[in-house]
Amino acid sequence: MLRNFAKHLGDAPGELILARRDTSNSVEVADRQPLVKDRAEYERLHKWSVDDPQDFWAHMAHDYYWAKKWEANHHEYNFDMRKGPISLSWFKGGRTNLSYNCLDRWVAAGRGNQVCFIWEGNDYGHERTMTYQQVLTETCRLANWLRGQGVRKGDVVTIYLPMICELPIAMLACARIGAVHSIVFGGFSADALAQRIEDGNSRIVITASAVNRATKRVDLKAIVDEAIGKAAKEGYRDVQRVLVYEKSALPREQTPWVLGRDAWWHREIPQRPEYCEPEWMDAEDPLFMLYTSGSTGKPKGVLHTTGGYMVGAGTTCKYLFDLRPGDVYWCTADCGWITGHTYLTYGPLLNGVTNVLFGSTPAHPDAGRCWRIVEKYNVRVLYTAPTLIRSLMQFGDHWVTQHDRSSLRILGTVGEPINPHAWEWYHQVVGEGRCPIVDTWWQTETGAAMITPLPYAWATKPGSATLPFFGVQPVLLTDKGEEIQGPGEGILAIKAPWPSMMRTVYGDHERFEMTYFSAFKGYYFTGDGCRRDEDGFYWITGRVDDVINVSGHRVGTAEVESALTAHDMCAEAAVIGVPHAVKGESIYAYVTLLDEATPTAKLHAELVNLVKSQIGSFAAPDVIHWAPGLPKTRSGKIMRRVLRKIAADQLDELGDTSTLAEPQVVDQLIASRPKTL
Ligand code: 6R9
Repeated sequence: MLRNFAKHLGDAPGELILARRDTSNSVEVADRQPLVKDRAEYERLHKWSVDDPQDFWAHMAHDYYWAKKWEANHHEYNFDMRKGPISLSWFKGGRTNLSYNCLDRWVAAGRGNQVCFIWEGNDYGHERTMTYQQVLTETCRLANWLRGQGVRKGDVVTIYLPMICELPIAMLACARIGAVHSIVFGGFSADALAQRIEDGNSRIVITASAVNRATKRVDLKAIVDEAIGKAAKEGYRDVQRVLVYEKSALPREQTPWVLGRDAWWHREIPQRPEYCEPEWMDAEDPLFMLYTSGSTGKPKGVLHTTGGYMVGAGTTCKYLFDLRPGDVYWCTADCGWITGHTYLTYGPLLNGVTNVLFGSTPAHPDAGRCWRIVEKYNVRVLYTAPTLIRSLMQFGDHWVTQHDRSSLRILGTVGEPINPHAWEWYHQVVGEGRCPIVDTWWQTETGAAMITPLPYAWATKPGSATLPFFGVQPVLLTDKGEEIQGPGEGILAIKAPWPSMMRTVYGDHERFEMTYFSAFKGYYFTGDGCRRDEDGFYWITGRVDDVINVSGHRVGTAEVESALTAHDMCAEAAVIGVPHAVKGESIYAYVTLLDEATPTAKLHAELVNLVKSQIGSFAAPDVIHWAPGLPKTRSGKIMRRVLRKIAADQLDELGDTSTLAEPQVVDQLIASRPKTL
């Protein structure tokens, strides 16, 4: 195994500490003691975290370097709108820097030569390693370049990069100088990117020439140009610099270029000084924002701050995956989503792991790709999504079992409820029945895992995220906002803040308050439904709002509907999620056309393309149902419950339709269902 590993070290200089076999960090030491040994120890720690959160989190924060310590009373909050604006602070008065804690701290501890990133590109043989020292140097160079462009603390930098080492490096470079990064997932369209550039008032965009994903090339730079053009049309002309990383998918000669504005990474960055003094940030200074979809309006820029996020990301990552420095860790998320922020970049590096970065799709070039990676690098912890598990499950077990997975110790999942069948396959086939499954429930807004098993500490049940993490106080509420005690089912809300919680919606604090704190006063409203069983375990039942979870990606119904209705021939649209064997949910769109329009294949394609161009391909409807009308209440509200039942072919569960303004619409919709159903 060691030989196998060493073969893939690439050309990194010096003595590499990759797979240490002589310390307690080694995956081959079977008797490594878990961080939390049983439920009683967890209960004790959880009680401490709830009874005295300030003290508990101060204790956790000592794992990190602070240029200035926090004040004695560092934690304050108001969760109740009736008492004034929603606000919270953690580690008030403290000063720190994320990039310092992720990189310099390990270099100072003698781990500069340890591999930080192992990158696997689109095809076999595309691989690269970078040590902690190399990542620090590259981060500093980019940070110096950004400073040279006039980027200062608090400025927003938009990042539209594929999964290459330069993506987390760009995040860390922003963090180093106190710039707020705003990453836009590479699957978002030019329209979506334009909206995010404008909303964040970004002057700098960092991108790549293009990227190959499986067999398809995505021209990222061209999309950036288009987005900047679109923003300019709407009056936003402030993008001054576009930094472009050259990828072999599209060589420099063929990359579209705007003279004076665009700059090549390979020309600009290597010449910058290799050290950059970190900006010591107040604990409550912003670190990043990330857009996420809700049930209404345009996506919200969820804002996270420095100190609390750092401690939350680092602590959860450590306990969830029982991490020690030097462990080989692989999270399959893209940095464009929150999981890629907390559990691909910050959390793992705060724990000094060797971090696998995967720049392709799970079944490219074949269905054995992921397991080959596990074998090749001796991956100890794998953290992925149910959609990936389901998509690989269908190819058959032999793709998995032909690879050695004896290095695996812990298997994580995130993004949507995991169905017991996928859970069992993950546990039995992938993990050979010996690796705990860590099913982590959390959100972009929560910044870090909230309800999750701790490995080895208690027996799990397939499909349950089990118990709240330290400091998390979940409650189940009735529609009227009363707390449900003991076993039961209700709306999941959280009673008190935790360090990595979002602080506001960028530029719109009122929206933050209205979205998360107005429905149930005194609680953070999650948007999820949940059941609690007799063991106190939590079972997430899915969104209770109009958010659809497609392959773990949040899609707002309102966004898709607004894209569809942008078509000249579309009178009205209503979008819902329907169960899908691989994606979890897929998008089903009811479209009512203007009287003069006829439904055709061409119109169908035009509508789907509108969604692709306004949001991104992942949000495209799988079904368009030409609807003669939509079921509405007398006050004009669309009854989505009825639409869901019709789409799922559960006609005997339509429920009470007597309050509809035109009850006959239901029969018309049933009669007009697409033939393929
Ligand atoms: C981290 C992330 C958040 C929504 C969340 C919920 C669903 C995430 C889950 C889960 C059941 C889990 N969700 N993890 N549902 N079990 N383990 O995914 O953030 O993209 O903001 O999505 O995803 O519905 O509210 P985000």
